[in-house]
Amino acid sequence: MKVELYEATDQNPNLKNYDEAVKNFDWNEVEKNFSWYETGKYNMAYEAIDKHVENGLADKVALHYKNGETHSSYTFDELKKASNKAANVLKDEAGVVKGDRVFIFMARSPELYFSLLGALKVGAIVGPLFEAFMEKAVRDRLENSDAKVIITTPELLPRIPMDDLPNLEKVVVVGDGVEGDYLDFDKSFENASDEFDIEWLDKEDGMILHYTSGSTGQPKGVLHVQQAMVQHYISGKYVLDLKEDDVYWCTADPGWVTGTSYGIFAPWLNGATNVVVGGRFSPEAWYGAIQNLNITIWYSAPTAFRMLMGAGDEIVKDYDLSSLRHVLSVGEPLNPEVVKWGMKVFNLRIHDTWWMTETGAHMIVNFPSMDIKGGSMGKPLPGTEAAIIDDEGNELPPNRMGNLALKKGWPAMMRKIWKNDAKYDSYFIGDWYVSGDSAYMDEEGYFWFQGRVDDVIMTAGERVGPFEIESKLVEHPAVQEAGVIGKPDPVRGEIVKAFIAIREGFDQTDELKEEIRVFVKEGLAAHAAPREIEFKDKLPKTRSGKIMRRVLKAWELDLPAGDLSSMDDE
Ligand code: 6R9
Repeated sequence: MKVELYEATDQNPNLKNYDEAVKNFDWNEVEKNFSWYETGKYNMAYEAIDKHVENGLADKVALHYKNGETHSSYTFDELKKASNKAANVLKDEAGVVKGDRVFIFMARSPELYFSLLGALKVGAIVGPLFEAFMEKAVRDRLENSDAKVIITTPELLPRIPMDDLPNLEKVVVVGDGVEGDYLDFDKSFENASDEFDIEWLDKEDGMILHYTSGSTGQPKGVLHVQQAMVQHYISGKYVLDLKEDDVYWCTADPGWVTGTSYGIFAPWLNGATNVVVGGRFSPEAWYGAIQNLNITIWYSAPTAFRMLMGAGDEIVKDYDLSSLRHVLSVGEPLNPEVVKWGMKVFNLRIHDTWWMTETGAHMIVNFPSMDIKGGSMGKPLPGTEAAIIDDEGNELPPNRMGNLALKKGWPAMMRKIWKNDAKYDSYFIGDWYVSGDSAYMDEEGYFWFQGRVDDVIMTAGERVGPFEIESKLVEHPAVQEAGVIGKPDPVRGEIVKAFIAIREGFDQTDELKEEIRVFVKEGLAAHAAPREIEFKDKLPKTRSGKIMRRVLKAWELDLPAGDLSSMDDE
């Protein structure tokens, strides 16, 4: 495929020269930015909020919350006080002590952020849950982690199975209107003191527990520790390019790792103004938020960008988006077509970032000071090492597809899979953490995503990554979204099969199928052209926007689809 090059235009990014930074990088230097470097006393909430109050940012807006007509703002000082109150409620009335698992199960609201920070101040390990989880997903997670407390809202309360969770001691309800044996957050919060003695922790103490679904088995509880903040901070500085005056918006929900690492920790560790937009996606609400809050940095996902693309370029002109200066993407491959669109409508490059729940923070990214190759994930964060390895752990030369692996030991790396040491160990080959993604590295050190290892297609002896084909497919004007799998075939081993959702205004005809097939054949490669195409109204996706190829595969083969708790629409 022809690669488009987008040159760096930012004149003054925090990371000015990638190669220099890689050469001189020293994690110890980064650690000097934290008060625990002197005191030895760790607490994420202190470094993210309270410290700024002591250092002259007390009256700076820390949080803008916007949902429809609602807009509320909180300064760092107000956030310090509100999280102190929440901490007092959790400690005094819910009996939370250091190391307890406290889950937060609610839609984005200021209280979500108060209570998450409050739980950290008490020294709890926070388990954020996405609001759309149904009872089984909630139960699995509370049970596996032996959660002691869950904080929720009246609407979600019926999904919490209280009777058969013996370790669950308190259910805290935010918002009134419920009767029963619950702790009324609002009432307690109102009466709580706004001073709190922070529970000081060690760098290896647990901080956050994110459950993530694999291709098989139960969701896994990925544990991150306090030390992760070192990487949250520096990636916030180098990758998000956060500066003093920035107004930053990450569109992810804290139920997913992006919504905590980059929706909470990185921006506040850097003292930025953080925007949270609640409610449903709509192009009007999103462009409106950028315009009205003067957002300068915007971190979102390919699915969202594709939906905005689908809404058309005209609507963009109704908004003044001139405040924007830096746009980033995560979660799934960023199609070159989307980068091209970003240049057209925002006149900005969309910077792809690759990382995982397990890595806890950015690993392979496009920096503002670097040239972007459309479709590439970029290069490793300074201080980390990435490589393509074979199944025995040998490093492969450039341009060979293999396992995307990372050298053990970066600060934000998960420390365990909750109650599953065997699973944790299975991620490693020697000193390499093996991501489960396949990729290759080009001669210039740029990494190119190919698919999940188990998604890679072998057709007539050719190894093809589904992403490349999907990217080509979405270039076709009729294609809104595409998911590609290998379908077992007696002759070819596998054939390429594409599931396609088409745009409004097009008809699901055989002629269109043939046209799309030829489009890929001529635009990409004959062996990559889907031999089968099936139209779908909607593709199965995770709530974080990843096309669930394993569900497509299960449909195709008539197999059980496995754990669907992360799917956006069961
Ligand atoms: C942060 C997050 C991790 C998996 C990862 C990969 C896919 C994430 C990507 C990407 C292509 C990117 N992924 N970023 N694929 N390009 N820039 O998404 O974490 O939900 O754990 O997912 O997502 O397959 O292995 P998580």
